[in-house]
Amino acid sequence: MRVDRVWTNAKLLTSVPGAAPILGGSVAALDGRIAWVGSSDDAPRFDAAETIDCQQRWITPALIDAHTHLVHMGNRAREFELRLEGASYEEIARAGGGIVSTMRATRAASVEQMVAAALLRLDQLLAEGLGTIEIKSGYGLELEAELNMLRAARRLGELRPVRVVTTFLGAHALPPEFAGNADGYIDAVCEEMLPAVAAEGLADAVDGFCEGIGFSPAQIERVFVTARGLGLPVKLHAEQLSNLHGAALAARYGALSADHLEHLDSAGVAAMAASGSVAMLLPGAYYFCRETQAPPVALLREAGVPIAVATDCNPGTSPLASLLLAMNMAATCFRLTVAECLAGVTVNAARALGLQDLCGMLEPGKSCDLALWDIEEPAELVYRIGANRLHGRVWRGQ
Ligand code: DI6
Ligand code: FE
Repeated sequence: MRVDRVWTNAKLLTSVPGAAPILGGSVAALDGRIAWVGSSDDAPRFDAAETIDCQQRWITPALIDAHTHLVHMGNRAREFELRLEGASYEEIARAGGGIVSTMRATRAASVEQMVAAALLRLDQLLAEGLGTIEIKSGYGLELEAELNMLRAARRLGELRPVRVVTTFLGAHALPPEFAGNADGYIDAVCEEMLPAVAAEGLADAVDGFCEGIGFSPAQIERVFVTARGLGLPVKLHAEQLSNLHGAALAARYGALSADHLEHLDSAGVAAMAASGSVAMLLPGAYYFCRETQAPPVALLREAGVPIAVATDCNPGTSPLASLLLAMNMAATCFRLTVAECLAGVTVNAARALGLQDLCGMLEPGKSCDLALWDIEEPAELVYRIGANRLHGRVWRGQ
């Protein structure tokens, strides 16, 4: 079999649902795709330009961070200090801090400045074996700044060997110029911003923040109707701080995922199961905001809703640029199993981006995106806190 490159003498965690690990395995790449994967005993004779002996290291699919606000300016360390002194997230948001303070810094920045700031965070994720990342807009909250955030996100994908998927999150927060007129802002999102973003091909999906301090279900639904008209899939920040039944709304629009979900109820779980939406758990925000109500993991499991885990990397509620730590938090705070955590940053994360046919599994035909680890067993990836045992990263066979 003619291939470009073979990795031999490896232990494989394929992330193929139901498949057992392969202890003496090989992976072969041709033209950036996996051409063959399996037990070395069954392998064909490879005619490869390069053969890499993995010396019994573990190989997983390269990790996927499927919910981030990676592009943003400034930081909210001062706000963090205020919260330590007793202020709540809602109080800070209502007093003009929070998302709006990041908006000001982001509006003032050029695309180049956004790229430079986000690269620091991206490189941290890449050093942990990342192969695909979703990046949202939502700190511009006016057309030009939202476009610039998405341009910066696309640019990151040109500067580093990583797959960048972009999401338009215009309905993230109410900008001050629309104070008291959330419906007017949603008009602007639907009539001006979203069509312009779509016309430039800058968004792969559309998101919103359905919450008391965000937008109402009725307002979010208008955004979803517009997205549908433009042929863009939707997802939603839902049930993070309260239950507005956003997940069920998202499910009605065939959402790729509903995200956060701490206050999701059983009707919401059933709606997600019926629509096939992924439950995107974001333990970094839960941890950082010291929430006490965890998402209904047992109900999600029972209903067979695929569970993903992401960093939610953002300056306000989850200043986290480590998927390994996100997995540890998901296990510790939400009691996800090791297998659920690993599926959550590979196969189910791919599904949450609509990329299940392209990445997230070691399977012939998938992009050859690999992470090689210096570990004895996969549980170490979830168990260790603040450790990074990445040996190497392969993206599209390179
Ligand atoms: N939910 C969150 O946790 C973040 N956005 C959202 O819709 C918070 C973003 C921020 O505070 O900057
Ligand atoms: Fe988020």
